[in-house]
Amino acid sequence: MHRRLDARAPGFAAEFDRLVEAARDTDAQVSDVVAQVIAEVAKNGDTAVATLTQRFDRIDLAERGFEIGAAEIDAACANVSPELMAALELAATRIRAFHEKQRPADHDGTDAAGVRAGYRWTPVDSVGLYVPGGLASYPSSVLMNAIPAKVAGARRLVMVTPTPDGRLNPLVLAAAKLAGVDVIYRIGGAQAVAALAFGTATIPAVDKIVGPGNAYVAEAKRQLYGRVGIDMVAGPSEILVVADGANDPAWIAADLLSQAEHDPAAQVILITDDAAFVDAVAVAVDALIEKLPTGATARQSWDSQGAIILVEQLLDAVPLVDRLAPEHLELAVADPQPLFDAVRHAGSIFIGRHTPEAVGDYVGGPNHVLPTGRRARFASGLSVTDFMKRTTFLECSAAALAAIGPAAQTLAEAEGLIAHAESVRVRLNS
Ligand code: HSO
Ligand code: ZN
Repeated sequence: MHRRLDARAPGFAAEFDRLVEAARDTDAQVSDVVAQVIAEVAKNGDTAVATLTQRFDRIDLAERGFEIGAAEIDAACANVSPELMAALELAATRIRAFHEKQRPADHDGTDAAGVRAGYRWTPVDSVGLYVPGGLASYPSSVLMNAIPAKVAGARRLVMVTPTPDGRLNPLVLAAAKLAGVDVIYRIGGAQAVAALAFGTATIPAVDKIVGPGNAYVAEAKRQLYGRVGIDMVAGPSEILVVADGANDPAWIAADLLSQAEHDPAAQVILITDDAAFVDAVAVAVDALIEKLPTGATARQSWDSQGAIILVEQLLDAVPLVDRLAPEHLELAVADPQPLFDAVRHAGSIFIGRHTPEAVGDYVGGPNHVLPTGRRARFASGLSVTDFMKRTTFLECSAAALAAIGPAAQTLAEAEGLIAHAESVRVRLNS
């Protein structure tokens, strides 16, 4: 049974704290296994990758080749229906257009002291995109990860994806082609992440690794962070819906279950100011779960993590939203703007009754790779700047150095760093 909380009831604060603190990140004891895989790939390169791929995916890379070549990709794409292809293309076009707007501006200026200072953005050279096999192998996530890397200007975009028993996901390959992925390897798991991080004879090393994966993939990224960049620690999906009583309960139930069906550990929460609506949505959720092919997963999520919170008035939801800092926030209310203005912590916000979160998962434009587990307090969704870095620069004329150098000299001497001081002094004295 999902939780019911009433913000007007005594003891609400403690109950809400428990909801906020409920640990959901599944942390299996995988770190030793992953460390071993990483060490093997670091030492034996392709051989280790091939052995592990034989063991986990039951395919012979020596026979098939590491790479999924153009012919295989084209053959897979030929099996994708025109309708699906058109939907992927619409998604790619909209995601690209939105992310084009994220290209950051450089800065180059000279201040009152005559010092030129600025920064400029440059893309990372190469990016590795992990795409899971199995159930969570989403073509939409290929677009969401690959397109920003391309827009940023990364020169090489490599994709890895496991193909258990040789099974390819045609839609994933079609998405990769549309997004401009340069090369695809049929490898997965921690060994694929390690291969991307170290490079092997076949697979050149990349600078940054992004994309979702199972616990082993996530742990491999965590352990290799520093040698390579990574995107973020992704946890189970979340949605928080703020809804008034004028909604159709079936709409809101579907919105809640759209994230519950992702993962038994997904957290879905409704906040409303209408007591009758609480029951109506609960009934609608139960009815829809029965009809969903993903109902078993959604049921687990709803029963163990689901919650409905009743508030006196809609604006009372704001501090609750900010505490939860949800991955997705829906504002299904008559007048969403005041809530939108007031909320500070959320990964992505979906405004009004006609903006189901799922439209953002696919075709809205903004990225669907978002901070989970309350990390929206300090983190943002994936963007073009995640595939870029900022280089600052400084230029002093003799006069500018004369203006600010003495203070540097003084501070250097105070820190006991005399060569620092000297490098300024020799110039000032010349
Ligand atoms: N909602 C997921 C992304 C996704 N949904 C992919 C459907 N496909 C991220 O939280
Ligand atoms: Zn989703």
